[in-house]
Amino acid sequence: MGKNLVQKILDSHLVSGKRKGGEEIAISIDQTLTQDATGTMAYLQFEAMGIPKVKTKLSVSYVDHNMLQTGFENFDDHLFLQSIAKKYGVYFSKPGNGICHQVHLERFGVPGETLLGSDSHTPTCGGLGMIAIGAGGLDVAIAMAGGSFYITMPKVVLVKLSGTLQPWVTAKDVILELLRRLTVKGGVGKIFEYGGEGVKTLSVTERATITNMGAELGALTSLFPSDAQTKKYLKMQGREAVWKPLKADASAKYDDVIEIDLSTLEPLIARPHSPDNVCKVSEIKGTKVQQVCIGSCTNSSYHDLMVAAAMLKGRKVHSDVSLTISPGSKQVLEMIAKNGALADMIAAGARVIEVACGPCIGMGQAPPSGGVSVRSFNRNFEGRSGTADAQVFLVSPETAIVTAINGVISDPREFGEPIIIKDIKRVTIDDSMVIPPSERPEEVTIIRGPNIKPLPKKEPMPDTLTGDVLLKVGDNITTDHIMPAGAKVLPLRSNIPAISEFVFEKVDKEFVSRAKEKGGGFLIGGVNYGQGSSREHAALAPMYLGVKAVIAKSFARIHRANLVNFGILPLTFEDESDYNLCDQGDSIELPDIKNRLTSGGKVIINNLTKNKEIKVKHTLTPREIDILCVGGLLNYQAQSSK
Ligand code: MIC
Ligand code: SF4
Repeated sequence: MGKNLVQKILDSHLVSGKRKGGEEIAISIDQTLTQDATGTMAYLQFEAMGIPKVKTKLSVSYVDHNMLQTGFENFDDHLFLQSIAKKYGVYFSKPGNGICHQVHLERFGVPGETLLGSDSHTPTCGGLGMIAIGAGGLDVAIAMAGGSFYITMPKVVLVKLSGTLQPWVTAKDVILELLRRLTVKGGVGKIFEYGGEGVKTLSVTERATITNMGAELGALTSLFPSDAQTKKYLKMQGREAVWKPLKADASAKYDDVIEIDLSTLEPLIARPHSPDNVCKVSEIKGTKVQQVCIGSCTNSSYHDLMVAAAMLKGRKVHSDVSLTISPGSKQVLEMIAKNGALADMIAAGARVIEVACGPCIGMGQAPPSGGVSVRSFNRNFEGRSGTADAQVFLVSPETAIVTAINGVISDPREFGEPIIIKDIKRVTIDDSMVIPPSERPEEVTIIRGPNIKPLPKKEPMPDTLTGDVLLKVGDNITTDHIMPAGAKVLPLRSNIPAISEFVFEKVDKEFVSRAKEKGGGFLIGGVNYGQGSSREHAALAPMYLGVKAVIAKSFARIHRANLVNFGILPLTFEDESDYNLCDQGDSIELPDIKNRLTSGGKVIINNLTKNKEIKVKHTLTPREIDILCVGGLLNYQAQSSK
């Protein structure tokens, strides 16, 4: 029987397990990437493993998130990252070189290889035909140490594209259409493999917009075949040597097929506060807007910014709108600076900000109170922009720019003639901001500022877990709810005691003091608990505050893995309606839990306050149970290397 592309790449990287739906498999990782906000922890964890040099084919450490330097913390962390990269064989992409996913696509991605990144948008490189997966920093640290990455074999879904995009309809509208159809939990336990005739019509950067935002579906990853478009892109980057053709066999089978006729799509928009709250732009046009932002790892390629500049040329940003533009990489910025497109943006009144994640993660450019912000980004979770009551909408750069000019949400199809950007043969190539590792690692001293605190430790799991329900939350809680980001909190990513003070800050201001007073306890969650970012701080900081287990209706993949990695037990209700049997403040116990987990026995919760027994279940593999029993993956690694 023929194989699909996912099966081909997984088979060439399979270390153990059977590639059968629902089974745990281990795969080898060729490349890793980290970014600064998750990277400090990942390298502290790598360092703790005592391995002299990374064992991957390539590991790159990027600085793109914590770029605002309002105190010593962020720059200190950059220096730590640069020095530790130098010592351990990691390439270091300096602040200003670009957003990790954009730069990795441009300079490092290789069709057919595997990439593990400590950022949920790592699947961007799926646009090049890689299996690129987002994970917690500790999983990435283990991959750098040569360890395998464990996944539960997902379903492979073919997204069959036909037709061609109509003028002013873009790759962003393709992924918004999928989010509209499938919702933010529609991709859990799945990989989306794109195929069909329509694939040929999409460039690599368009494909990367789609695979990038596949993260919002909750998917393990998304990928495209490697074809003539891939070759053209790699050639442009002076990297045609790494190209190879890759596609599914004609007789390949899939678990499911979704069909999209590109010709029928219209400009779409995700309304507050979720990327799946999608409607047609035409349905809400006319809404007044205070801010428009172009950029992020989803939409800040050379093509995206050239279209934006061409639309702005000779026009002005509306007097009531603040337009920010953050290019995705130095390469893009340098090229638009050289060809004059940047001047057109500046002349139109755009605020050109640095090459970084910036407003996407609330690192500056927070919208005004109750303001409407229209962004070419990928996430619009409540409060993520830095303004609690802001209304953030997600669109293509085309829709964003016409909106910035008109001052109200506008349909780009009413803008005028479609804009064609001339193909380029060669981009500007200058890797001078990527610092190679040292040839004399023994001479490198790691620079450790006072913000960098040691990793917290966790004790092995006791026989019975007891405590109070510290908080009960609803469906689709994001890691931005659990562990907020933004300019104030992000600088504390390498200081767990300090960052713990902000856990659930935007949900319940009393959470931290309650957790401390009670000496820890339990969390109750709804559906898709922990969706969004890969930040392991959303598990590490609750662990530090004594959270012992999270009982939810269901979990998002990366967060569930992070909980296990840090020794917090993820359980789900056997009967979802039992969610109603636990309330904040209830005293509960998980009797004989360790024994029940290891012996495969029934796991129950006794709600001592309500005098009720609640049946719960888990999807933990034997390996994950061992990890939980010893108090997390670091302890497990230390024991297995003895
Ligand atoms: C995000 O987009 O939410 C982030 C910030 O890039 C996160 C990583 C982090 O929290 O540091 C992600 O996507 O994983
Ligand atoms: Fe950065 Fe935003 Fe992309 Fe996350 S989603 S990596 S914050 S640009």
